[in-house]
Amino acid sequence: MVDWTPAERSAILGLWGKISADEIGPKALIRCLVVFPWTQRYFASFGNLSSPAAIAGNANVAKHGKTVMHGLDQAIQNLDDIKNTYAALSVMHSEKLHVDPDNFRLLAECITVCVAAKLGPAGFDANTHEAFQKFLRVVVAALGRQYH
Ligand code: HNI
Repeated sequence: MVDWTPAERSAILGLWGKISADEIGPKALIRCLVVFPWTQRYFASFGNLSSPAAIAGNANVAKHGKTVMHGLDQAIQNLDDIKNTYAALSVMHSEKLHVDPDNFRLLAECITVCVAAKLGPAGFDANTHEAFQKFLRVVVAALGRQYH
């Protein structure tokens, strides 16, 4: 069970209200596939991923970026029970998709970079960064929880 201070809750929910999952999701997944190219191996069915330009223009990548980012809505709406909220998604990534759980951390890093770039240093200040970082760490831990 994770404890959130009122300030953390308000920073996380405030941040979420200022960003668009449909905008950040594709940007973050594109960044992940470009800067950590080994993550491309899970998306062989998505078509052309042969260059940063191809990845950025790939409609399947954009669509899936939105799906993943909207997956975070579930955690936002269940801050006090992220672990159980992601139990089934964790099983799916482990047993069906065989995604190495270390990749969750890499995508989380890309989401952080994209949100920070969007909000700028005034919007993504130190307290917001701390709270959002903690949120993503809890998400990453929950997604990795059903691996054994
Ligand atoms: Ni992930 C499918 C959420 C990280 C590879 N993923 C999903 C779906 C959601 C989702 C939601 C759709 C489920 C369904 O169809 O029922 N993924 C998330 C979240 C994170 C995450 C919230 C982390 C923040 N996924 C990753 C990472 C990888 C990944 C890091 C690989 C590098 N995910 C996949 C693949 C699929 C997938 C592959 C199936 C895609 C498809 O459509 O074939």
